[in-house]
Amino acid sequence: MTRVITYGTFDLLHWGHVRLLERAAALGDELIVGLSTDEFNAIKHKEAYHSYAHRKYILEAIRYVDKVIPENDWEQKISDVKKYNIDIFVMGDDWKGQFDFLKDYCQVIYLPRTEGISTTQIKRDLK
Ligand code: C2G
Repeated sequence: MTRVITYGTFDLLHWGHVRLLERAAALGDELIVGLSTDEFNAIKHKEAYHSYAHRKYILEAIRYVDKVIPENDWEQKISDVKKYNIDIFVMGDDWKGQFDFLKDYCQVIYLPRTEGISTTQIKRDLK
């Protein structure tokens, strides 16, 4: 059983997010998503349109996602990797290098971001 984990806000879920989840899920048998809470988004200086509960509800409907856990802070990743017996940590490559400290605990893979879409762009285009 290969377990994969990834983290993010996943606000206004779009096809770039889904492509990330699809590719992450393809790396193993189970994909866990650490979903940023509204409080952690404030720490990331991000304000999500959808609440944590609604972002979680939407993610849980995605076929590639097996479990959603709250991401409360920057410090929880090592304990999450241990707690959930994670084999592979995945993030989009806008984070390349930022989580290499996890290499002591699991495989770390940065996947190419999907160009041409972002939550920020959606908000901007709708204005
Ligand atoms: N992503 C992508 N392509 C896009 C947009 C996003 O591949 N066009 C990926 C990001 O690289 C990230 C994931 O989708 O791996 C979620 O993106 P965000 O919700 O923007 O996550 P972020 O705010 O970067 O939070 O601890 C890690 C942080 O919580 C990551």
